[in-house]
Amino acid sequence: MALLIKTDIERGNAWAEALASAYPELKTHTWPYKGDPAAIDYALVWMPPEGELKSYPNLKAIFSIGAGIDHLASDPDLPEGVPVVRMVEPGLTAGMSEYVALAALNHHRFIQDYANQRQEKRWEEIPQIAASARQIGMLGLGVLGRAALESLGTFGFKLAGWSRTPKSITGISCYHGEEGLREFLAETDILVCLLPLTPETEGILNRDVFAQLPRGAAVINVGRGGHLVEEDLLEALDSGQLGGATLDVFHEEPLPKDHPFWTHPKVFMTPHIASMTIPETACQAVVANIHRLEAGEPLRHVVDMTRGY
Ligand code: NDP
Ligand code: OXD
Repeated sequence: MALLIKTDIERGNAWAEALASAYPELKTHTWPYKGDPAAIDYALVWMPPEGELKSYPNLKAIFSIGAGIDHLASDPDLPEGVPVVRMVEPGLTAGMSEYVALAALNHHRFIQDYANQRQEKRWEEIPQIAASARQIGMLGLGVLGRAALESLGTFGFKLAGWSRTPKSITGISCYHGEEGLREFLAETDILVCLLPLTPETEGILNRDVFAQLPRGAAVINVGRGGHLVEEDLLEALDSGQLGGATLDVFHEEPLPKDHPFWTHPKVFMTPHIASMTIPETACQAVVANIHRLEAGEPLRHVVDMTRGY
């Protein structure tokens, strides 16, 4: 049985090593692959070139190295009928919870404002606000959104979440659908986006949504760059409707050198590192799924490609 790995060289080697110890019988190849395409049973990929996957006629499953599968959904030649599996693994979930906590606390405790003050050698106290007086609102109550939100509960924040389908989660005020979004936004002081990028969620972080948040709210985008209408964010930051933003994902990555986000005093940004799949923990999920399929059992975390996540 053979698996093809397509990611950057360093991570590809880490995956090959992790898989070799977790499943020695599985033969792994790193991309570019020069052998017989018919010999490849599984693909483990991050941003494969468009049309690449259709050249393997015997693929049984495509594993996304990331939780998001927009890098596969955008391929018009994705082989039909081959299940796409998104990444669900403890390392990725833990990393995202860390990042969201860091970003939320940054806004809650005005750390970016103090960093700006420091540039000007200004020593000024900003009144502290109790966590219990702030609501963190999560767009997306999936594997990552729910875990990140729940971890913020330990600080005493009010927690709210918005999803496509109705949910009931202890300690979280749950909203869904368009009607629910309005109610959810009106009470949200720190808005976090952990949605998948689909035609329904594209551009969701826009002027209308920002206008429905309480004045001075903060926005954290760790979903995808396509969720954010960048001009609307700049306008909302400059008008004071938004107090700050943390951005990890962008329309164009790497962010062009002349982009206004680089120097905006209200923007804290990172280069799409909010969380990364860790091969050592993630290989267990991939191997378990391969064993499941080989035993005739259903795969876990298969994407509904018509829904887009
Ligand atoms: P899941 O598939 O587990 O969860 C998706 C959530 O979004 C679900 O709660 C779903 O609702 C909700 N949702 C989807 N469409 C809509 C809609 N139209 N309206 C309202 N809610 C919607 O995804 P994960 O939590 O695993 O990952 C989320 C995303 O995080 C990834 O797709 C990826 O883009 C991003 N990501 C970013 C990383 C980074 O480093 N910046 C790292 C990893 C992931 P329902 O529950 O009702 O189905
Ligand atoms: C992911 C990512 O989707 O890293 O996992 O963006």
